[in-house]
Amino acid sequence: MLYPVLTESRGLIDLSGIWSFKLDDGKGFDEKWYERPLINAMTMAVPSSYNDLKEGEDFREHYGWVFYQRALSIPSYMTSQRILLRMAAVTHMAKVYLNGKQICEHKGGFLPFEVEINDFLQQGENLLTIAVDNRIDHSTLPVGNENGGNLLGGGFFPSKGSRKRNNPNFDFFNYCGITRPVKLYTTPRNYIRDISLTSHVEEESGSAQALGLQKNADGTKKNNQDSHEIRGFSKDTGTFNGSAQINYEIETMGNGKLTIEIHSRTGKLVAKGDCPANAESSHSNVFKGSLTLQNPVLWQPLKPYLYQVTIKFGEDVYRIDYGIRTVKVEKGKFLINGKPFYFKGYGKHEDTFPAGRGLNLPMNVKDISLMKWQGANSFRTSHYPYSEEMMRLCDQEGIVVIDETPAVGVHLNFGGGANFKDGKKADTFDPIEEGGIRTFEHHKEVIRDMIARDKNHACVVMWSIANEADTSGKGAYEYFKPLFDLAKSSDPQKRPCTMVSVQMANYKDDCTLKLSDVFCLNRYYGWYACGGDLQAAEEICREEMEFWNAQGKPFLFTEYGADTVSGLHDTTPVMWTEEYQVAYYEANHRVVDSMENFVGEQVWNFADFATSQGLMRVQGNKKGIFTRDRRPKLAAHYFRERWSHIPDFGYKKPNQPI
Ligand code: BDP
Repeated sequence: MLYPVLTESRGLIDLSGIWSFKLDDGKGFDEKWYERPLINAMTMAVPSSYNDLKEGEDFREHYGWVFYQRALSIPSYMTSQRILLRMAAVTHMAKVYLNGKQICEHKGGFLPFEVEINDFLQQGENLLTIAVDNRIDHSTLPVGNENGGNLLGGGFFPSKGSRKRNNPNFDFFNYCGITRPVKLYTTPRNYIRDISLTSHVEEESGSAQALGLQKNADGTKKNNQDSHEIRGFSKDTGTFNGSAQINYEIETMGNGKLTIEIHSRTGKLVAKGDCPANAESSHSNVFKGSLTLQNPVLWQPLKPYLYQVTIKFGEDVYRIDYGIRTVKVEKGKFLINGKPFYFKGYGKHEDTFPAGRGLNLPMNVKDISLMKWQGANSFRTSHYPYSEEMMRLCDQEGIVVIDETPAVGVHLNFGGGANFKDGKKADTFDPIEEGGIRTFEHHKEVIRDMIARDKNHACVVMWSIANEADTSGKGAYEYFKPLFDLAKSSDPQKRPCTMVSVQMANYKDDCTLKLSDVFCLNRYYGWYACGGDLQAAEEICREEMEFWNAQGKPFLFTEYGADTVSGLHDTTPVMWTEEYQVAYYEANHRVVDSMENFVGEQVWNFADFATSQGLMRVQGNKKGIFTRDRRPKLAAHYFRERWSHIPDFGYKKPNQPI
């Protein structure tokens, strides 16, 4: 789905602001609150999670529906065009009403949806209401425990307590509401519906390979680190002495001629093409073709370069920034532009005070500044797709992203817990009637929608299908194999796919072994396993890492970390102190630094974040290397020093001749 942009053919109005708001008391739908202005409404900021914006537990922990409302007038000069109402994220379920009539609904809290509203508009003011449900269960992603458990009972008194509340099967606070912008935009009647861009980088010699490898004089491939490099590519200027093809596939609606122009960053026209008008007027059409760029500048981690691609179809104009780069997994390496990349960075959250998971542009800019201060180059969008604004920023800043679906908690017996249906134990992938997970169809939807939204971003180098699912459970392969196939076939750029795996004793049975192109490991040796005994942690960690290193595919830590309360210190590093966090990381690095196929370290977590209440959480999860308000802990300085010595490319020597 295209991001809404303002162009000479498209109007754009951001509906961010203060809306009316009311928690549903159970009567909202019966009394049809969406038909008239809300009575006794509160004020509420949009976009934002609502939970931390008003006081009291009943508000923060509200379970179920809330209603957002505002008046809406459409400038008359816009009404000759298609008018779309676009919600970038409503967590987790939305019903949208215009003038009392439901015009759409959407499940899933982290991806955009839109509806054409021309036929529902009335003269003068319109009443827009968005009802939002925050309930999570075995059919939602992320997954919640069924029917809102009695969390305060701590599991000991499951049938006591009358209040229902969400009981997440994941470790972050269930922030909800209209968390990303609601926008109105317009398009001409004949319009550009979708754009897919891919590129192919070809060597000067004209080799058909996308990634040319250097050769010795006798034609054999060079056996050193440089052997990965694309001939003629200068990583300093990013210029590639050869040509690149930009392939386009553009879906349109209606009749028109299509032209496509590519401009350099300085505004120079570097390629242009056109396709004749299609005959049929009211149908969708797909234009396919490619343009060649001589000596293109490639997008590189931390050295981004974006071309501006302008597409014109009839009267419609759409502009998109596009970076040319290649991604490939080969012989235990993760290659970007043909060179072995080393991921340095974080698992993150969209989590700030008091916006919760609400779009926070200043914090996004600050976070990337902190990443650069530390010498990081990447992060994973744990555990859901992040805002479109963040993805665009990463393209612009050269930050490499592993893009993750909201599939977290697809594990009904996590940590030895047990899930029951009618008194009988049910496993994650048991048949639905027997209490198994009900996420499969929705999981397909979020994969399709995430890739449709993010497919053109240069920053995205890999898709993560799920975080810490029950990947060694019976039926896991059968559940996940079609999802990997779907991701592969949905992505025009055919990026690698992964599934982030949970620490478990039987890692040799993990179906990620068969499915993932790159193994992404969440490991807590020295915290959940062998907490307080870093020597034992190191030994056991080494044993497991030797296994992954021998598999011939690249692997990385997508999570490793230790809870640390900022300000706690000791001379002997003990758990929860800042010194222990550093010692924990040092012990883990002693293991992985010697592993040739270990291609990256993403710490858990960038910053402290809010979670449900629990015995292991001190006003949230404290594994941040920054505090929630972005002050550095000791480990932040440790990583700054460490990462200044680890290059973005070629850190690990190839273990075999290529
Ligand atoms: C992993 C999860 C992550 C948690 C983390 C932790 O992927 O969401 O926050 O552990 O326990 O299990 O800190």
